[in-house]
Amino acid sequence: MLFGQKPQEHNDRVPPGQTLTQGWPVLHYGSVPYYNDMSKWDLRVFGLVEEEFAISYKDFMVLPRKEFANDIHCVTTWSKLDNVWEGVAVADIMNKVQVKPEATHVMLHAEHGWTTNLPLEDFLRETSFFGIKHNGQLLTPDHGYPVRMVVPHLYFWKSAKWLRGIELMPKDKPGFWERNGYHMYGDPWAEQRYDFD
Ligand SMILES: Nc1nc2c(c(=O)[nH]1)N[C@H]1C(S)=C(S)[C@@H](COP(=O)(O)O)O[C@H]1N2
Ligand SMILES: [Mo]
Repeated sequence: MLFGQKPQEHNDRVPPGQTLTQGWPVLHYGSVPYYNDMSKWDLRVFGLVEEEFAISYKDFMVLPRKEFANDIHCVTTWSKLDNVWEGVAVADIMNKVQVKPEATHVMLHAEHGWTTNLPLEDFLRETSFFGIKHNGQLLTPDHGYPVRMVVPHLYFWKSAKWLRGIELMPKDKPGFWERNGYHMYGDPWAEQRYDFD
């Protein structure tokens, strides 16, 4: 393959229209948050839960961690295979709350008010997790330090960097990029990139 100029023939690892990258591009809207006082950081679970829950940085960092291996696919057409992550299983946060039965979707809230939406069942998949390290290194500020969502089966914009909140919702609602024309679901295998109408 020469320089990845044209999309690879897609296969069971590379979705249609994607090109492999060895590096790790940085993509986001707005500025990278820098923290000098982690005592102000928390991760909140709110919305359709019996009781709101918040966990401090200190308590989050001592939760049990697992290793996750996956491929990530950005809507701007790069894919990066064989990522190895260390993170916290979604269940290890969600077992601390009681989700009301009417909850069907989740809004992920990041620093600076950035949001992204996804169905509750996609958030709860065993392959979704709260990422802390990537390929052995703590996440750098521009990749989402201290904690980012990782939902590898959807386009990577659903993987909110600088995650601060999980809102349980009674129906789907567009987040930041979804309000600006990105697809509400974003399945890379179905090329659900944009949804302008
Ligand atoms: N908080 C926040 N998270 C975000 C974004 C953003 O703008 N803000 N951009 C998304 C997009 S569009 C992509 S492709 C990935 C990029 O992650 P990376 O910079 O670690 O590659 O982050 C996603 N998470
Ligand atoms: Mo993206």
